[in-house]
Amino acid sequence: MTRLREEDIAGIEARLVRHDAELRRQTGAGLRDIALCAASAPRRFARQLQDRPVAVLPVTTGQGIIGGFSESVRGILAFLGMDAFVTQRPDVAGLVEAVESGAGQVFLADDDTCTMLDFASHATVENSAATGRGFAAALALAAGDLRGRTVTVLGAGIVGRSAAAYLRDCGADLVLYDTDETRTAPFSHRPHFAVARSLREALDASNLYFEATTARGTIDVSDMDEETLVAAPGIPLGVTDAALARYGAHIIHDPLELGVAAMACELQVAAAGVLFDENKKIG
Ligand code: PYL
Repeated sequence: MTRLREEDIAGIEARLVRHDAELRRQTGAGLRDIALCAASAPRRFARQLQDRPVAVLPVTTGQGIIGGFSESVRGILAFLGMDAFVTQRPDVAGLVEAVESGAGQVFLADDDTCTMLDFASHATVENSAATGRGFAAALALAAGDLRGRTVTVLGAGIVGRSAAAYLRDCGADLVLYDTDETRTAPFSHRPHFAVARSLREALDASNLYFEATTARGTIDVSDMDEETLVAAPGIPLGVTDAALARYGAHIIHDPLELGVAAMACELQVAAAGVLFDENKKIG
């Protein structure tokens, strides 16, 4: 998990309406509907997103608070229609404040773990896996029917693996590439999965890319054309500046929004104890 910096998330709240509109242009669905797809929940479930407030709890341990992080998370949750607030105090005192304020759910992150949890059901969700599914849902919506199509997943960490599992559920065949071969080896004999031996081989296998490495600019302008779609979660951006300048409309990217939205929707589904699967389609 790459640690975000203050400058990575500056202005997220102010950009949410614009980002939502951009996602609609790219995928046909806005932030909340993409997140509901990631959680395999039909759209009518959005009405029940939550009935108690969500506390966002600043955490000072390790490298400490990232300026604007809690406020950005609160803004994203509020954009989804949730009643969210940032506790005035951090850490344990903040947890006490959350409970005393009647919060039903808490969002908190340290340097290693970013989670959202539900007091009543004991359900928890984790950022990396939810981010993988959130961006995979966006890519699937943008691409249309994925059955029989190949998607290349660059980076087989938690984000890449959870995206690959989601995309496989949508019917895609997967080509995985990671510089650490121990991460891709478990997939080498799995039906509908192939492991590329080089970045070039992986990029040549498809024009649908899921970029989940921690490297900057893995995908260049020469790897893309008008048919190419890229889902690139996180920071640093996995496409070059030249690719972004020419094919920005084909690149689904944000530092935090889709991951937090997917976490929130997955938590509501988990907390309600219901399992939806409508072929990853919006209901
Ligand atoms: C959750 C994000 C998504 C990408 N990288 C993850 C990250 O930056 N994690 C660190 C979060 C630390 C938050 C800090 C605070 O402000 O409360 N403890």
